[in-house]
Amino acid sequence: MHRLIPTLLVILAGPAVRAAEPPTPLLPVPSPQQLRWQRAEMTMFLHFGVNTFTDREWGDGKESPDVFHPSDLDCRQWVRQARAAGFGMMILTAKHHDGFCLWPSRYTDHSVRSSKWQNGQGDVVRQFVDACREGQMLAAFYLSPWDRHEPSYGDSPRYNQHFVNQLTELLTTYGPFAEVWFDGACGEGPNGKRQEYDWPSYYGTIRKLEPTALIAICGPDVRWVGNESGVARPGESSVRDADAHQGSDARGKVWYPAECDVSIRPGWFYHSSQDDKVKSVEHLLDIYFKSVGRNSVLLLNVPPNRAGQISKFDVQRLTEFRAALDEIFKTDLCAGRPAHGSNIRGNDPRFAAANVTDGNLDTYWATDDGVTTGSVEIELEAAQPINVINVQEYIPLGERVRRYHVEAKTAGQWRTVASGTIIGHRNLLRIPAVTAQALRLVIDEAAACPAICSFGAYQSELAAPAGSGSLAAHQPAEASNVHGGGTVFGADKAVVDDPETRWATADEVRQCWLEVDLRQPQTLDRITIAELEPRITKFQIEYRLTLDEAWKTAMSGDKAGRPNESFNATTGGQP
Ligand code: FUL
Repeated sequence: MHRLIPTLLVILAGPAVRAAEPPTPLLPVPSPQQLRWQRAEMTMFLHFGVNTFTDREWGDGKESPDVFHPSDLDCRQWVRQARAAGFGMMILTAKHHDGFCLWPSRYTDHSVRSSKWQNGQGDVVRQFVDACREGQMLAAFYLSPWDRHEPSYGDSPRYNQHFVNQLTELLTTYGPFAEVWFDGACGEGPNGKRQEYDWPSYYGTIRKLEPTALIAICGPDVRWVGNESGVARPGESSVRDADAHQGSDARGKVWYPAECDVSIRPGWFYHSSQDDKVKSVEHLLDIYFKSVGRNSVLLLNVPPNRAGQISKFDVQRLTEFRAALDEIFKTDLCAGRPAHGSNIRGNDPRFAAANVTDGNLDTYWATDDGVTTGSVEIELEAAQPINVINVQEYIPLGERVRRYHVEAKTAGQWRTVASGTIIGHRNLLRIPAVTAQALRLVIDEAAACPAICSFGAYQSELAAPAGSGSLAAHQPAEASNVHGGGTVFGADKAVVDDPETRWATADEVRQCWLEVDLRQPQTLDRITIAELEPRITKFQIEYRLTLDEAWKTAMSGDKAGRPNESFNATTGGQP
């Protein structure tokens, strides 16, 4: 008996909990270089070439190489400006559709080598990569497969060899490169023939010579978001079907994140006539929130001018843009604040809720396996106004969350202030200002136990517009019919507070309904419906307080789309 006691004591003194294993990754996950690219968040695009001097957007390949004559090329100035504005990578148009090469290619007569500029000794790609290296900036290039100068274009096997030669030349002479950007534009060649691109041979060349370079747009590593306005969809996911890109017949799912390209000016190339049309800071901020803030990378084009420098107009705007971002994100009101999780994986402090407020993207809050809903509550220092929320998932473990919402505690009462679907690397949610003493991130649905690495809240006048303030915004929505049955035109698109997305039904549908769950009884005095174009000829708005109650008509009309229609919430009629 005596001998048993020490044994028992040893057991009691042992560790209370065993260290928990990290969650199993939910495949697919990003490659290390996709993760680096995503975390850099902003890439600068530089469209520069003969078009800069001919004042065109698309050259025809017939321009004299002599037109290319930057008077004071300064690639270091490009890098300095990009770095100061917070960009982590730069992509130069080494060859645009006109076929003019910014490096002295052995494979064409249409290049800097044939230009009187620097007596044919000039090499923009060399200066660019050297400046990037010096400035610790990742370098990348755009190489247009469409070539309006090259005589072999359209003679498919010959041109494919030519293109592989150029790729090889760039990669072996000027590497390392972090990304290769293939444009989708494809027209007829000088011989009137259409080229069949041999994508597998292009990809194979890059993989062999530069295995860590991302292949973007017409490539397997980075996806074009689908527009040139710099705007992703709310809930943009990095997971796609494996056959989503050219030349792939793979199956299953792949990590294929979105990149949002947009120019700081109306054109991709510099035109002095557009010096007064550089996008406003407000517009750039809006783009930032709708690209970086929607789990995508922003690829902002800032085209060098005829001197070969980023013009003073663009420099000024970039400086203002950076200052505005710094101002908005100056103080994270959640940073270092106590956080409480509804469940902590294995009760292991390694997966504690405090990981979401520690400013480190490599530590995260995680729940036990099988626990796919839950919440983290963060106590703020004092009740304070908030109008931006930042949520980030630890994507090395995949995209796990499917649906979440954020609640704010005001005067002791919790209420939903924002919601979303996929989080991914980063979701920035602009909300109408709310005074909160505590915030709660609620995971409503996840495909595996969630892993959240950051949750933050900010307040800045500069973060406006904060959405419409609609009570329906981001609330769960359902519809009787959805165009194509997919998610692009899903019911939620009517309430995501984004005029650029819409709910639509199948072509033949003439009667339909949309239902929005306001989650709790709300008092409202205005209802707005916005249509892409006037199509609705009769509509009715119905409401009910509980699920078992019959629907009551609040208002009806024959023409929707009129903004700010007033409505009497008590009688359900018009005031
Ligand atoms: C497009 C091109 O045609 C434009 O000139 C520009 O390069 C843009 C980024 O991609 O497809």
